[in-house]
Amino acid sequence: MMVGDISLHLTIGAAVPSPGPSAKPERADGDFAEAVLTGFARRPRSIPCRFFYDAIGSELFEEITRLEEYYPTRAETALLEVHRAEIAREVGGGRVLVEFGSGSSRKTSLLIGALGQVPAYIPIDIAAESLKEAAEWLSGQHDGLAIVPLIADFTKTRTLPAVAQRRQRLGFFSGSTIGNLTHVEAQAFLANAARLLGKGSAFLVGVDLKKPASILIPAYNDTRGVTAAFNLNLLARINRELDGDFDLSRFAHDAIYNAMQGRMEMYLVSLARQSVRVLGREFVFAEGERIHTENSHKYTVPEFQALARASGWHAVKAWTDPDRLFSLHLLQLD
Ligand code: AVI
Repeated sequence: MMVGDISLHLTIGAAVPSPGPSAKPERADGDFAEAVLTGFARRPRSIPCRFFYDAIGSELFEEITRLEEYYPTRAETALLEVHRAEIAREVGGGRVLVEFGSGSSRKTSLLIGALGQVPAYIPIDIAAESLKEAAEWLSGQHDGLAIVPLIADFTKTRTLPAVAQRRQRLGFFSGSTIGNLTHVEAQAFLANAARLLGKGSAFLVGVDLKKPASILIPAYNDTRGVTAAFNLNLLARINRELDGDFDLSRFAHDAIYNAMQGRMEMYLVSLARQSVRVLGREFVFAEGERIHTENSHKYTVPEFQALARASGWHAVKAWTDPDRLFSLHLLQLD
């Protein structure tokens, strides 16, 4: 097992003992400091979107998923509800379920319910707390479900616990988190997932569809300002963890649709020329200067299928809703 893959010693239900040496998670505080200092030295300045998800950011994200304007969670859940029997038929029974990112437990629960017999569930996530919460909730929903959480960076995981090695596997990557990766990173992720899950495995991936900017922009800039708070929490997190002195009222949230790249882009915009200190260093922001914080790529069904094929997967089937908001792809590894 590679350093960075560490199993959480949490036994839930009939959990199978999980292997793994004790190693440090790859994303410790040092990682945040390094990412911010590197991102602020570049032009345009940037902060990687994975740092949104501290405890406050994760709560704000949960709130985003309940917003009227943010359709992806509702659309994906509805797709799972409507097509669960067909998905279960296509996937077949008896597979170990491997989830990339601990995701929304509700979606996972729907999938587990539809599949019926799931010998073990392996959620992979770097955030130990959310893994634990999701695992506890799911064990309450599915009596006797063996849950073997893996604290790891799911983009780099190289090995699965022993329980997964004796059976066929089904991967699950929901919420269009794949859209937060560049095309090159997404292809590398899918290729790594193919190696990890192995021959004969299936993979269910939720992917946000391309659509008019008039629907996308409100989804990333809601009227209640929850997405703005989620974005600005990055600066608050720098203040909390990296001895920063950002004045949050002097930055604004912005979300644009980049049609050429087919993605939503989020920024924090400096409302004045100002100087900010982080870890004892001074950074000067010009009025109107933008800090890039997230890309969220959108795919047509054929675009995503081409990406999956280029990563070694066979595209079996794609389900979309009548409003063409979201897609669920079933991939297979021959
Ligand atoms: C987690 N991820 C798929 C979300 C998205 O839609 O890109 C994160 C998010 N950013 C703003 N709103 C939600």
